[in-house]
Amino acid sequence: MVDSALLVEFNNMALMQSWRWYGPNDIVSLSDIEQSGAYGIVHALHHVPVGEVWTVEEIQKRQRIIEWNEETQQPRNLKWAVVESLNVHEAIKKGLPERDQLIEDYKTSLQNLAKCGIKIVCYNFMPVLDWTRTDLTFTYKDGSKALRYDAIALAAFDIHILEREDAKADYTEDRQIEASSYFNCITDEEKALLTKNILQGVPGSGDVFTIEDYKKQLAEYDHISEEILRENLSYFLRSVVPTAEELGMKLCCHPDDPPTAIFGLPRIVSTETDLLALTQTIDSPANGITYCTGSLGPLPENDLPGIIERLGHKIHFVHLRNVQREGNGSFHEADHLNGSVDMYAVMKALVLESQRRKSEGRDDFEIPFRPDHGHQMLDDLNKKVTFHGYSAIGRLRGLAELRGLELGITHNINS
Ligand code: DNO
Repeated sequence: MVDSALLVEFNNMALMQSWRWYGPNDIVSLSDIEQSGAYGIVHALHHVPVGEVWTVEEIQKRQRIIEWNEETQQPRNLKWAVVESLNVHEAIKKGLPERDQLIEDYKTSLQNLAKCGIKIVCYNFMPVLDWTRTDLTFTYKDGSKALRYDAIALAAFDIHILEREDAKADYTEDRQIEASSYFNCITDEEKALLTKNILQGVPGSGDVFTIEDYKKQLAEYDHISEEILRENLSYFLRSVVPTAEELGMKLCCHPDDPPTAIFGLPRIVSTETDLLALTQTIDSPANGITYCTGSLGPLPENDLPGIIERLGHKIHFVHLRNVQREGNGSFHEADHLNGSVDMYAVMKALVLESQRRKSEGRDDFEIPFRPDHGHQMLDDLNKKVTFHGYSAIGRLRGLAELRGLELGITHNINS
């Protein structure tokens, strides 16, 4: 017999189970997602170049694809709940004169999204590249494939392949020696693969930078210190947050991944202090954060459950993924419940945050979370990878584990 108390609880789960869908060319289809049990779709108009306005027509076209099953002529049990990401143009990050028009266009996209009822918008403020990994097919101990960041390989790439001017100054002598011996031991094919892995562009674009392009992009940040980048972020927020607030929207900045400076680029959203500074730029419900355990997790000093306890009211969107820190700045993506991140403590803090919102009568207690990345496992290993980290079965495993964890914690707190 079904335990009705448990069923009620299941329906009252605190978090919205969501799933990132890249669009019609994603090998994980909307029907697959429905079967995973997720009901919030995390999506972006990846075909619209960064900086261009998202029109109501384009948004609605996508919304209809997501929410209506043409084959069965029935509504799907899916809703486009979160935009990830409405990317911020590089000119805004660099503070160039054209930023004002680009910011106006960003606000128009927000207005258009609000007209379509989509209110949560994720973005990041990482210069040039989005997340960076050195190995996209690291064989995990059980034979599945995971993403890995090898800090020595990154230094080897920086010093010996990219040959960035003054790169050595960013590394200790020991790291320089490790990087040289790493570089001397890998084959030309391995060097090419390392280059390709690191230079993947914005997720969903499928673009890979060339070394020349990348050098050019890096050079444009030569004079941009952390302070200047912070000022450029504040400038952006001072302009877009009031609009977002008026529209009842929630902007949420995604942390840097990895949360350390790479290639001499400034990084300003890596720690709790950074998150606090960001939210204090303008104290508004529209100025929040995307809480990502995988991005904040590589830094042992980031107290992950503590961040939720202290900044939970600013969290509008959650990415749950584990990392195993390897002790020398390197890490790999572990199973969702295993690794350096105490996922139990994180989930408990999230459930309590959601319950707190509910008790205050807030309508944003159903915080959307997604299993961020998953291993390539079982039949995933036989499929062509379109978006690294975004496998069907690996993420399904993650979602199932996280959902169970949430149910157990909720049951425990309520009993
Ligand atoms: C990695 C993701 C990031 C994230 C963006 C948000 O898989 O978490 O690519 O989508 O940085 O803007």
